[in-house]
Amino acid sequence: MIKNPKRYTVTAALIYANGPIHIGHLAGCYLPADVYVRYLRAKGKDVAFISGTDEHGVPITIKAKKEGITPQAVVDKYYGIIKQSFEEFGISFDKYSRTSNKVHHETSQEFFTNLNDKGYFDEVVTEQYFDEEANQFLADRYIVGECPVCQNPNAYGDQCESCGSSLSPTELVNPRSTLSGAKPVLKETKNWYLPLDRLQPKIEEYVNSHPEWKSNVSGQCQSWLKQGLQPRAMTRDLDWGVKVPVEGADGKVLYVWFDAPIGYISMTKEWAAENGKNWEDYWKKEDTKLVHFIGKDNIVFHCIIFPAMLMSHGEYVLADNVPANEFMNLEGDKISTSRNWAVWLHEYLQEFPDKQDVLRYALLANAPENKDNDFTWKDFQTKNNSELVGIFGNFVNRTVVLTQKYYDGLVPERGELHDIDKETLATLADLPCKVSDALKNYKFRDALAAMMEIARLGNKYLADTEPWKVIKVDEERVKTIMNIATQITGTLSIVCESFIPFTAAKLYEQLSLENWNLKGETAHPEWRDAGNADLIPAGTVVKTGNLLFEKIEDSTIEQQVNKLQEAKRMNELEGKAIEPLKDTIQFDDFMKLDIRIGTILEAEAVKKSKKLLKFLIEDGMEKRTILSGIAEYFTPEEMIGKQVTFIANLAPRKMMGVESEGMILMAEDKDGSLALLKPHKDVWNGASVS
Ligand code: B3M
Ligand code: ZN
Repeated sequence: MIKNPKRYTVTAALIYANGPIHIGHLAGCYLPADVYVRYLRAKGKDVAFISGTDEHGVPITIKAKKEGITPQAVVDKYYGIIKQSFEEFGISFDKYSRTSNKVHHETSQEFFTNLNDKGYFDEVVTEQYFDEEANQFLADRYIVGECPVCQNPNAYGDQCESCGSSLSPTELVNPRSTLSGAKPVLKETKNWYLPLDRLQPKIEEYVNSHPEWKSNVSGQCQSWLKQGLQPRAMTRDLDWGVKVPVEGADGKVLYVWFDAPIGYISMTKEWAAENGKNWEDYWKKEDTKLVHFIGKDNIVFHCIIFPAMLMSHGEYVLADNVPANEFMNLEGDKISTSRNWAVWLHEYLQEFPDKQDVLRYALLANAPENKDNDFTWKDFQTKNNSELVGIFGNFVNRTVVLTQKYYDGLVPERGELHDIDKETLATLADLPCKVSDALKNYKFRDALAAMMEIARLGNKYLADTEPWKVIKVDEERVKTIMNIATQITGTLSIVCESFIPFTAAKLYEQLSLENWNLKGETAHPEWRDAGNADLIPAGTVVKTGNLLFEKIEDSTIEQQVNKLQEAKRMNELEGKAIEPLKDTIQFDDFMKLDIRIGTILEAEAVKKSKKLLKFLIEDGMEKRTILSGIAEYFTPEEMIGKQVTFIANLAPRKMMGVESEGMILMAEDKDGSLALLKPHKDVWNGASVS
């Protein structure tokens, strides 16, 4: 672990530009990265916060095919959408760029050439799967088949998403092309392999030199190392991507996982050029601390493959930490773009305009730091109503309103301090360190909780000192109380900026800190001023603003849950196909069925059964009882008097202690709802159907 770094290069994963982003992305990688960087900036550190879109690889070309547009059109569309979402949520990248830029193509080609010139690649001719219909080699996601490890039938050519195994296409059982569905054939082709097997000792040394990495990260690394690293092809037979800069490599591009992490470097170059910096300082100087924020599915690439590339090159620093998060689930189910089981950021903002901080807070409080976690709308509501409104907002509001009421909004002078004042100020001085310590160790949930302790401290202080009562008997004392409450608010505004920056901006304004210039150096307060008992001098104007947070009603939450359920239902409908025909039967088989019409005389629910309704049916002969599993679709009342079609000679069956003498016929609609089969005009009970 690097001590006293001079500068920080902080990266957040380059997400594929093939779709909009959802809360899982934010919680897994971008929010913690942003909190960390905002904190570093508040500490006055030199930081480059770099990210952008990954615009190569099969995920892009597959999307293009699906949307019927070119890969370039896909990445142009989603780069804009993704970038905007990040801006709207206050993710404060210094540079948000794209891997389709010229500087990126050049940088990754130079990198490849550097390793190639040193003879670090093995050029190997292997047999790879080829789709003869599509006339194309089938790399990565162009091929699916059964996972040899967990038997998932839809494992990709590069990875099984069920068990996480990294695969190569030739390991798949019963492979098929995702382009044409065809069974692929093997065909010879040459590719450039990075000999991870030979690099293993150096990689092991690197990984083992970081015992401080999170256990989910080290765990994955150790399991890879234990299995033994295999050479990995760094080129692909595809036409979308960065061309392989070697003669005789026509029709080949760099493996997307070769060029994408180099994107961090090329994007730093862009940022440096625009800001009068030297990009090499941020990548090649030993006193630079490099930190990659990613989701757990990218661990191997950032902890093993990219470091192997950087080591082979030789001039670069390696990541000091890779604080990968696990996944955020949604209402108990894995977030899925294809099933539309997600909360999309652009949709959230339409429905909760100006509530970015509420989502930031709810996601951070529940961040999947060590294990997968669940986002629920109910929890989102609780976090807002009980914590942001009930604790944070409540404290700030009381302080501001009382200062207005008693002192026309001017912060009063402090008088003599009581014990409770001294203790409160001492705790106030400590709490920012607690937040700091957690952030330095990438413990964002703990850090957020420590930030809230400042608001809790404020609430407790007001509750204990009761200025609204004391004002009647000791006006001087209340000045001291309100002065201290204001100092707590000031520290809160500084510390909360990393987590909920929109709220911090409002608070700065309310507390006249937005042009804060106490030390004459910076335009707004910095971390070192947090905890300071004289942060806000007496006489400062405190303005009443709008409430920082407002209560979210149950109906709003219900709407969101319903929206998700509806998306799930629509998705299931889309996937639904007409059932295939059953085997042919003979006329005699059909004649064995005795189908009749009858009228429902009585109907009632069957006790202890959610599904069954019990009917008494007038069948023209004698009355009969039939049970039917339709209680989810019909009420007993609406069935009474209806003519129905039923099978009259089905052997009786007992269900829930009641014997059913037949079966009412129904048609199942696409959405799973049921329709009765009735004759188009009333007929006599007992009529045969043939
Ligand atoms: N594009 C995978 C992803 O979007 C990949 C990350 C690259 S980081 C250099 O999850
Ligand atoms: Zn598997």
